[in-house]
Parts: sequence; C-alpha cells; structure tokens
Amino acid sequence: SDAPQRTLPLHCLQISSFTNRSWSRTDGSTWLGDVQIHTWSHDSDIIRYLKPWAGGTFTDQQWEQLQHLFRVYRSSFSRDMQEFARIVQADYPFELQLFAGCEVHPGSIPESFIHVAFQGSSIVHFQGTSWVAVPDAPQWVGKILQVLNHDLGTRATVQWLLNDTCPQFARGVFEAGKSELEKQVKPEAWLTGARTPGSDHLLLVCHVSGFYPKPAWAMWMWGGQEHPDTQQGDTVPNTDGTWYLRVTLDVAAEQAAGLACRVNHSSLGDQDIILHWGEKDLV
Ligand code: EMG
Repeated sequence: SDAPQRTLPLHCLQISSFTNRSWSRTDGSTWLGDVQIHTWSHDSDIIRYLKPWAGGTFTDQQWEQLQHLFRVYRSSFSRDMQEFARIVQADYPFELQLFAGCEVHPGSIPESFIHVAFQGSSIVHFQGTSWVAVPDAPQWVGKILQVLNHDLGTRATVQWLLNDTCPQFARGVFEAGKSELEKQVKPEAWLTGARTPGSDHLLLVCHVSGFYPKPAWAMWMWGGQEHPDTQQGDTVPNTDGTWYLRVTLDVAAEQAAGLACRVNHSSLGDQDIILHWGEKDLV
C-alpha cells in the first residue's frame, strides 16, 4: 500500500476567440492523460461530464462550488480581456488560449502550471504567487501584468486552484476512473498494398487499430529482420477513444513475397501479431 501511486496529468484547455469589442466566445475541456473527461461549451452554463467518473471523489457540493467559481471566472475573463485589448490597442480578431493543469508525482510535491498564449504564442504564465511574462514577450505585456498582479484576490484563488484543488481533483478522478484508464484493449491489424503508378513498386501498408493505451510498435520484417525502410506513421485517435497506427513500406514488386508485419502492444503480452504479405492484400 506504500507503493508509489501512478497517476496521470490533469490538463484544462481554454480557447477564447475575440471577434470585436463586444463579441467573444470561450470553450473549455479537461483531460486526464489522453482521455477527455469534461467539455464546457460557450453556450452552456454547466461543465459537462464525458465520463461517469469525471467528478472524481469530489462531493456534489464541492463540484457545485467549483462550477460556480468557473462561471464567475468565464464572464470576468471575457470582460477583463476586452479591457486589456483596449489598453494595449490589440487588433481584432484575436485568440487567447489557456493551458492549465497539474501532475501528481508519487513521493514529491505536485507540479502545477497555467500558460497563456496570444495569437498562438506563449506570452504569460503563473509562477509562484504572480503572473509573469515569458522572456521574449512583447513590451505591451508589461502593462497587462501590472493590472493582473494588482488583483490579490485572483492571485490567491489561482494559487489555491493550482496547489490544492488541482492535485486533489486529479488524484480523485484517477482513483474513480482507474479501471477504465488502466484498461487494455487489443489491436486488430490488416495489410493493404497498391501498385505505385509508373513503376514496378508496391506501397505496402500495415494497419493497426483499436488499441489502448497509446504506445504501440509495428515494423515490416524481412527474413526475421526489421526492414530498415519501414516508414512509421503517427499514432492518431479513433473516434471511440482507441488509437490507430500505420507503418508503410515501398518495395520492388518482386521483393514483396516473404515480407511480414509484426505488431506489439502492452495488451498482447509477448504474443506479437504477425501478418504475412500475400497477393490477396493488393487493393
Ligand atoms: O475569477 C476541474 C474541471 C474544470 C473544467 C473546465 C475547463 C475550463 C478551463 C479553464 C482553465 C483556466 C484556469 C484559469 C483559472 C483562473 C481562475 C481565476 C479565478 C478568479 C477570478 N477572477 C476574476 C474575478 O475577480 C474578482 O472577484 C474575485 C472573487 O470572485 C476576487 O474577489 C478578485 O479579487 C476580484 O477581482 C478576475 O476578473 C480575473 O481577472 C479573471 C481573469 C484571470 C485570468 O485568467 N488571467 C489570465 C491572464 C491572461 C493574460 C492575457 C493577456 C492579453 C493579451 C492580449 C489581449 C488581451 C489580453
């Protein structure tokens, strides 16, 4: 029971679009590792659960207090940012992104952060007890910081959210969602291949899909060796919370026989999937 408790980082994303002096919208989402657990639409007063366990170990009353805080924050944010835009004479439209969260490490203090980006570039973050500009921030950010750091109430609330609320919430959600977060789902794999127009080459594709968690390994093999020309794709999300990966190989048609694709994933243990290339896989 004293074994280090594994958890996952909790991340909040906020996207605020300012169209003109009187119109903006703010949308938010929360993630535990790669699993989205909340969504907060501009059109909604409530933060919606995407998982039944997304309230973690918070009581209904604690969650209601947190929602209230975020509702006040969202409307204050729109108002304050419009005011800042006026002060620094920012051009419309502009976009603000907030990336906030925490990671609880077993046996050491949690790490929490809030980063703010303007038009896609980082400008401000919260450090210790106050807001600070990034080293290469434009000069006008200084004017905004003066106003922001003057609000001691908000600075105290941000510290409380980062140092107490976030780690406590992250631990609780991980605990509540543990069985789903630690699930193992086996991949399916299949091969396709197509003639490369104007040459005697084949483009072979090994598809691996439906697995969880994200890390997976796939390789084209030739004579028991990893084929060095294997092109790794990115691991991309399916719509159902599982992942998809493909690896490709461009080979001369006469060398295709004898090729195989080898797949490994934590759900398979040491039972790798091995698929042998055949003419039937040509599409
Ligand atoms: O309201 C756990 C599940 C959650 C899921 C939801 C996902 C949503 C993601 C959101 C993540 C963002 C985290 C950021 C948390 C910050 C919370 C701040 C809460 C405090 C607050 N302050 C506003 C109201 O303040 C007044 O009232 C409070 C009591 O309610 C106190 O009494 C306070 O003293 C009093 O002033 C403030 O109005 C505050 O200013 C709101 C905005 C704070 C902020 O987000 N600052 C970020 C700085 C952004 C810099 C932008 C620079 C910029 C560049 C270009 C153009 C414009 C601006």
